[in-house]
Order: sequence, then structure tokens, then C-alpha cells
Amino acid sequence: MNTPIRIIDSHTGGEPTRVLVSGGPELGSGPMSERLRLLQSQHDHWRRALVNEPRGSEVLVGALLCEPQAADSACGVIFFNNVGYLGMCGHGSIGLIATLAHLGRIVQGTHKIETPVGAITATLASDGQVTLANVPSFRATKNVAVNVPGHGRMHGDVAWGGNWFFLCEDHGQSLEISNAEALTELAWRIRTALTEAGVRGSQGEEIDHIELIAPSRNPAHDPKKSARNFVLCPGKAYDRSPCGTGTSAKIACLAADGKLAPGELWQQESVIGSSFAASYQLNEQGQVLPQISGRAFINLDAQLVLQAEDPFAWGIPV
Ligand code: PYC
Repeated sequence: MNTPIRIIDSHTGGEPTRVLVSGGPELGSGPMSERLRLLQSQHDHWRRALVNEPRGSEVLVGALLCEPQAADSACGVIFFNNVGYLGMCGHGSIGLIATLAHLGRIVQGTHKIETPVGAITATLASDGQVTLANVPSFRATKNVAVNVPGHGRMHGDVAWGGNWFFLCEDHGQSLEISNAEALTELAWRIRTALTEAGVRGSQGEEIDHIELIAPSRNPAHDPKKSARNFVLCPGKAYDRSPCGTGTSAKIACLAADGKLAPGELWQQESVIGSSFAASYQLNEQGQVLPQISGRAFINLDAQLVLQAEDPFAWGIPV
């Protein structure tokens, strides 16, 4: 009998994650980067079936749970969305840990997770809080100027936090959910302008996440040690959470500017008001190792049905 195709949904600060826990494609036992290439080139219909309409939506981030390579890892994971694949996903990793706890596969403590961009660790506390030790993060370029049609000249830093970000403060917008359409439009224009201007990551990668930054609105946050953000993801959906990799990129910029010392607490607030607590340590090579804390809640435990006669059983291609 076929293994049931089981999915578990959660949200982290409002941003959903759908984990495929069983019944998925066979990708062998290589590193997650190699399994990602296999998934992308030979099994991309699984990504579409899980996160594209009509079963999913552009807001969902999908996660394929994999057997790890190393015996001391809890699991491997490959993250994806409505248009492709993600190197890492902070909110998704917190959702993954909540999912593994829901399944009874892990208990409180520290767990290693293999991702296509390197191993991370996640610590599950007794109150359900998860603290991620993310991949080394860094700022590639400071204060890049870009001409954004209809908006003029804007500036931002290009930084890596597991994905590539352009972090912009001089956008002149109000970061609130009622303004999401205008923010999406502006962030998309910034992304297009960066591509047209040839602004890329340090190895020529596309800058596919745009992070607009403003002061935090949470009165409990120290104004000097906090920010609010609006992050536009590659598939044009905005992150409801403060974005774990985006917070890591922000931390890398703060560290580079000498505005946040190792171990100091930073609060990153999302456009819907949810928060991640963040800090960093330096490793022996002087690299910034961000730690991101947040909590996820399980909201669906279900089985996928793929009817042979359904023309959109494997999702609407985009
Ligand atoms: O939390 O890192 C994150 C993330 C990336 C895209 C959506 N969420």
C-alpha cells in the first residue's frame, strides 16, 4: 500500500508553513543541496501540488521533510514557495520544529537541521519557543543607490541571512497591513530596478527578498534596539512574520555598522505586529551567527488527495 501523503500546517507569527512529512518523492541520501536540485529538476510537481492553488496559495511556504545525512541531525529540509525554492527559511524552521514536536519525534533541547545552505540548530524550550542558530550572515554591500520608477532614488544594503535581501529605510511608506498593496507594489518595483541595474549577491545571485524597514511600534521594544519590517518574498507575497532570514540579514548589517554588540537583544517586528527576538555571536573567523527566537502553532494535520481525473491535482502551474 502507498504511504499516506501527510501534511502538517503551522504558522509562525502569522506566516504559514506546510510540511510534507510522509509519502513524498524519493530523493536519495545526498546533501540537501543535491536533493534540492533533484526535487527542482525531476519532481517540481510536488512543490506545485503542496503550495500552489487550488490547494495552496502564494502565502504558503512548503517544506519537504527529509532523512538527514548525519546521524546526529534531527532531519533535513528543503523549503519552497509558489515560484521556486528557498535556501533557508527562518519562520519555516520554527514551524518545522513545532511540527516535529507535534509528531512526537523530538522533545525539548537542541536539534540539528540540514538545509541546502548548511546546517542550522534549533532549540525547543518548554514554553514552545524555538531559537534558531542560523547560517553565517553578512552584508555584501552598504548603501546601494537604486532608481525606482515612480519613486525616485532609494538606498539600501545588500545582505545574506540564508536568502538575499535588499534592506531599505528611505522608502517613505507607512508599514502597516492596510497599506500592504502599496508596499507590495513598491517592493516589487525595487526588486525589478535592482535586477535591471545589475545589483546582485556576492556570487552573482538575484536579490529576491526586499525588506522595507521602519521603527518598531511596540511600546515594549527599546526604539534603539528594534525595528518593524515589511518583507516581500520572491513569489510576490509578503511575509506575515518578521522573516527569520530577513532578521538575520538585518542583524548582519547592524553588526557591520557597530550598532549591535554580540549577545545584545534585538526585536524585529512584522507588518502584522508579530515579533522575533534576535541576537548574534561571532565565530572564530569573525562571522556573524544570528540567533532568532519565535513560536509556531500547529493548525492543520491532514492527508493530501491526488485524484487521477483532477486536472489541477498537482497545482496550477505559474
Ligand atoms: O522566515 O526566513 C524566513 C522567510 C523567508 C521567506 C518567508 N519567510
